[in-house]
Amino acid sequence: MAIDQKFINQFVNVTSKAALASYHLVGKKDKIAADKAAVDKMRTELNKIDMEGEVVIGEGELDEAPMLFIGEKLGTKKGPKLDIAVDPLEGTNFVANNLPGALSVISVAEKSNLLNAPETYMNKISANVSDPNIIDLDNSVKKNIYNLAEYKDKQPSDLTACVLDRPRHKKIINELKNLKVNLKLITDGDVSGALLVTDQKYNVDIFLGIGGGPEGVLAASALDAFDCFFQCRFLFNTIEDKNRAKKMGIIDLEKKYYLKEIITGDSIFCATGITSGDLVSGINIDSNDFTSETLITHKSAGLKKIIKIKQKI
Ligand code: VTB
Repeated sequence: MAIDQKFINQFVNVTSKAALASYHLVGKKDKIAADKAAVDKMRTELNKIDMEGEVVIGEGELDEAPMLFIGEKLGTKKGPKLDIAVDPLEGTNFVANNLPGALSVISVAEKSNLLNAPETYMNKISANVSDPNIIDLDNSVKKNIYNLAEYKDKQPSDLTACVLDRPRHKKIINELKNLKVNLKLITDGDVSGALLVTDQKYNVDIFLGIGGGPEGVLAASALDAFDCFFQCRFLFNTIEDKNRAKKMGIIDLEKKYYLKEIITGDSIFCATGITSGDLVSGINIDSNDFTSETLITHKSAGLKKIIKIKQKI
């Protein structure tokens, strides 16, 4: 069964309104307030939609921010059963410090078709290849780069890799440097990072490294609509992390997930810019109106595009 197209405008409205709420806090040096504004607005708007929604991926536990919590029921209950993954403010630092790249993100799938990801780290990799045998999380960086270069009929030095700039990625970054791969290091916001492989205009060939698990699942849902490659594996640092994952039904903690195990069936993904970034432009206010830009995908309709809308504030 497909998710009705009528929901598209409604979900674009949700992320646009959440983005606007957070935009008012750009540059205020208050990550928690910026996140809370987006969360509260997202919840209010989602509750207006005719659906039996349930949050399967919430945001906040890692940095103790306000959450749309996992298991929370959303919508008027008059409509289809939907699984909802949210990241109302992806890039709290970006909003707090008035930096590019903050997004408000949502992914919606038919009931039980979206992986319930625990709030933990995830090793992930994305690329715009449809052949599943080119890249693998268990390959060395060198092998993945050589395979990708061959697949794209390029030299490794023609490729660009996007990586979160973190000390934990020192080894990967050095390997990429040795291979003469061009680096695009991002300070935060790896939903966007993982999605930069979707279009040549972003000039990113591969995204790899360790970031947030929920962010990985959100990115995966859009990558599925773009028919791109994505693989991941959760990383559990503490006993508490492991126990929580087991409670959520994850038996094999070492499991490598393929895209089809993260999301199946139909889905809608929306990412609205708060501050302008690589993926989409940010909110623009003009007296009583605001303009928002949203990357939207709808799997069953083959929809994948960036739309700009103007609304009353
Ligand atoms: C990423 C990024 C987020 O967290 O998931 C990252 O997408 C991973 O965590 O924007 P660390 O910051 O601990 O490395 C964010 O940067 C913030 O949630």
